[in-house]
Amino acid sequence: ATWKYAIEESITDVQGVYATKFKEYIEKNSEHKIKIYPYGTLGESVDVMEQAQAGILEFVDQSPGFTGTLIPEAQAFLLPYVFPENSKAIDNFFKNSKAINKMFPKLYAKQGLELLKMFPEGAVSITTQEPFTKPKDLNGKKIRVMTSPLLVETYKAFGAVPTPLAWGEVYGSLQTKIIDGQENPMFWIESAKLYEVSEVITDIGHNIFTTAVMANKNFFDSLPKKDKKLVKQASEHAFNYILDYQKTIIKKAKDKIKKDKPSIKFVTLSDEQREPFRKAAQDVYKKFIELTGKSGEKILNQMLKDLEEAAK
Ligand code: 6CS
Repeated sequence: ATWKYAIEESITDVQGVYATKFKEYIEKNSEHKIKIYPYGTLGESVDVMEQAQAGILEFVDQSPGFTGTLIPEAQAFLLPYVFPENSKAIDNFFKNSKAINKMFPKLYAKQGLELLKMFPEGAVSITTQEPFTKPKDLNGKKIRVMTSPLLVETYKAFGAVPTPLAWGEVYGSLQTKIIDGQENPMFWIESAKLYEVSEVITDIGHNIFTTAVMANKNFFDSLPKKDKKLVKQASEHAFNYILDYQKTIIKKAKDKIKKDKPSIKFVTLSDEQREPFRKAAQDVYKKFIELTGKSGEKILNQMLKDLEEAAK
């Protein structure tokens, strides 16, 4: 059979490279075929998620930045300063986390989804028109976020005016100055040409962009044992590839941006400058518990334990 797999990015972006590796493994080791649908071919992220839940798609990649409207607990990945900056610890976490491997699959299952993998797509940078070094500088600035409510809380706490938008509206809104900025990993700022409509790219170290790949649960459950194993192995194969792949792309993206737009400013806030953002983040943790209750608290505690373990 041909299995349909939708992603939120283009085929050469991180989700596309992951999907390609997954497809290669499946097609090499079975008679099955995979057709990948890049962003734009089947609608926005929320549209492809609905299609996956309905079984029109067998596989879907959706990031917690959007899944938070469906599974509030998934927003734990969006919490500011939850991740360390050390990339080895991050890899260990995504490989071994009990929260990811044991707890989140149950929450996704309730939505008709088999959670196959979660993986990082790189540190999140903030693009703006003017430089900022403290929350006060962001007052009145409209910063676009993905549609998960916790991101709105984050940018409120950071002093800005959060503006949730579907991806398709971001470039145009920056161009027409409807919004002042947005947040995304460096590879995406380059590949989606967001730097063309931004002047400053700032790192405050607040998040690692996380994404998740899922299968429609009825489809997955109905597979014979050997195909279930095949899907798991293909996921493992793609996952291992993508962790290393990404280590090279941040620098490449930065170099390309510099070359294409020499006037762009890259800013990295110091530990001291990050302090007020870290402090503001504490309110966001409270909001997370408000939004997710006992279930969210439990999974966040496990995540924090997993992160501690991963840093050893
Ligand atoms: O900002 C967004 O909406 C998009 N960012 C990334 C890195 N991937 C997909 C997502 O739609």
